[in-house]
Amino acid sequence: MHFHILTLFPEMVLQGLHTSILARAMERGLISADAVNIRDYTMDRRHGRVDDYTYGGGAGMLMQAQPVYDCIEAVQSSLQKRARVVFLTPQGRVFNQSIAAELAQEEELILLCGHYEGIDERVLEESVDDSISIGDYVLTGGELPAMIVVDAVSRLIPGVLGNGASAETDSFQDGLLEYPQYSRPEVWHGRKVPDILLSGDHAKVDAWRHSKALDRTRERRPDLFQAYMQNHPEEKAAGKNLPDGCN
Ligand code: 4GS
Repeated sequence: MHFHILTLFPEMVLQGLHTSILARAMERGLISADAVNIRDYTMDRRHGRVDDYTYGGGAGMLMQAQPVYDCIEAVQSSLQKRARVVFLTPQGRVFNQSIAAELAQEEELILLCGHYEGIDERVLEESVDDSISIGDYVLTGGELPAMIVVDAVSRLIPGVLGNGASAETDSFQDGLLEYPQYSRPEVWHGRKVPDILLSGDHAKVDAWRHSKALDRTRERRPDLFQAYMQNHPEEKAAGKNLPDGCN
């Protein structure tokens, strides 16, 4: 997977991504990320400006259509075939694991990061295929959202996580939150690791973990729990993890 991140702050994005697991995946050629500076496409030779006032007035500046358009076109024409262009914005569909899995199917992705108050609507209409929000809050720029998308998508690319199993057992892969986990020592601050995890009985351990994942999801994320139960009617029938009167 090749990510092309269009931004006014390329060094921020590159620094954040060339670390830890993603750095190793890049060294191994499983993913690549390049940051393209939108400012390089300004027509303002004198000041290098890419923003301007908004028609209709009001506070704040807007990124102009032309440098954003030319930047996208430059990247698109460097590719074998046109890539999906994703704009990071609070107005997009809210990012989740299934959107990450959908994006992981692409070979190339162009991620467009806004700054200031936003981007001229006309270039969004013309050049953007998809808008994604990482959540209902307002940031100063789209760089962190782009990095989040790169991270979540990359770990779904085969080989990026050392252990092939981990991508599947983590939270959300099956629609449930993760069960609690413990490492050494067996007792810490008087708190003991649950006996069943020391039993060596793998079937029992699996059943315990699944039950804890259900408990946790029901308590902390009733929205996810309801969706999971709708997709797994057999568990509902067994009446697992439901308080009295719920089934
Ligand atoms: C988000 C978000 C965001 C909106 C960028 C105001 C600067 C800012 N982008 N998910 N202009 N939440 N973008 O807050 O994606």
